[in-house]
Amino acid sequence: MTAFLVVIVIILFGISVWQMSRIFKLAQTKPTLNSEIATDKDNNTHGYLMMGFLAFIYFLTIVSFWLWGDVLLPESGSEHGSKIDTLMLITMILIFFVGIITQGVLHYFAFIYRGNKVKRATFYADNDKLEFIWTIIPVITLAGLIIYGLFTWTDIMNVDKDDDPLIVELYAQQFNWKARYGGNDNTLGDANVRLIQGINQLGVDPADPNGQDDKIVTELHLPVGRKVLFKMRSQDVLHSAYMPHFRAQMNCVPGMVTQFAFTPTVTSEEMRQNDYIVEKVANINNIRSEKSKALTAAREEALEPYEFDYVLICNKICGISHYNMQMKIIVESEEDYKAWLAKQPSLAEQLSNENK
Ligand SMILES: [Cu+2]
Repeated sequence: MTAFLVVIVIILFGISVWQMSRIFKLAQTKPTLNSEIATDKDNNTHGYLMMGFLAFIYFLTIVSFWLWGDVLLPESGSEHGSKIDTLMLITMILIFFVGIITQGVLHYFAFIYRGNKVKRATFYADNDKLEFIWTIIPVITLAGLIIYGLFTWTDIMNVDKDDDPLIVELYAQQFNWKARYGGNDNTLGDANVRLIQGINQLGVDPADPNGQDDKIVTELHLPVGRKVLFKMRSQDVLHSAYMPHFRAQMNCVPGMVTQFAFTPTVTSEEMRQNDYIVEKVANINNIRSEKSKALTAAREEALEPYEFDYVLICNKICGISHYNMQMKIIVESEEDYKAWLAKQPSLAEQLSNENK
């Protein structure tokens, strides 16, 4: 590795010396070589290349929309999600509108005002009015977007304690997720990595009475229509709890607790009936059955059909198995959720089983 780096450094040093010698050559008052000066033919070629490049980037944009326009997320499964979607839509429309026009003008001007031996450029020092216009318009647009974004963010991040949110801890470690429910008192027991021992993998303090009824699970169940306040922790490195279908993401930072709250509004079952999801799942299963044909031909196991589920995934490249760091989320009715939770053993039960 060191040898490789040394070689890279030598090569880069060589390139910089070569580039510098070129700059010195070009900077000489009397150019020794006329081939460095662009002719009208060169200028024409570059002008047309500019227009060609413009056509290429427009073409690329259209093709990208055509090919991948349908890989977007379905409608949001959470209450605040539509606010994020609107913010995103407005920002994207603005970016696209401005981007398409400025790129067009930039390349067209490079073409139409390309170098010409006969024509001379007008010397035009400055224009206050013009500078005012092109400064004030971006200022107003950007300030508007930023203020709109800030209001949306504050609105989403502000958790009203009167809402009585369900408290759930999301615990990240290389490379899996665990969730901890506060139990009957809806209060999480204190926890610390130093207390991790045996079955107590989240380091919940056994001396804290709040922690005795905590329930640690590997599948996240959420009751529909109730606000959930997630408390994120990480055991090792930076992870990020990303729940795309709910438009939620928060970093999990070792040594501190971060939080994010949202109210799920669409159950897993309802989302499976969503037209967009039905189409998506059918498409995935078509691809899977095609692959299965090849697999069975090679006497390997066929792929199982895919069924839609909400997921919690890690959105920080945290190590070798980062890609597979995920947990299933099930949004269900309050009754189903309660029935499921009742079946999960509490920490006290788990610990006493371990000591038997
Ligand atoms: Cu991770």
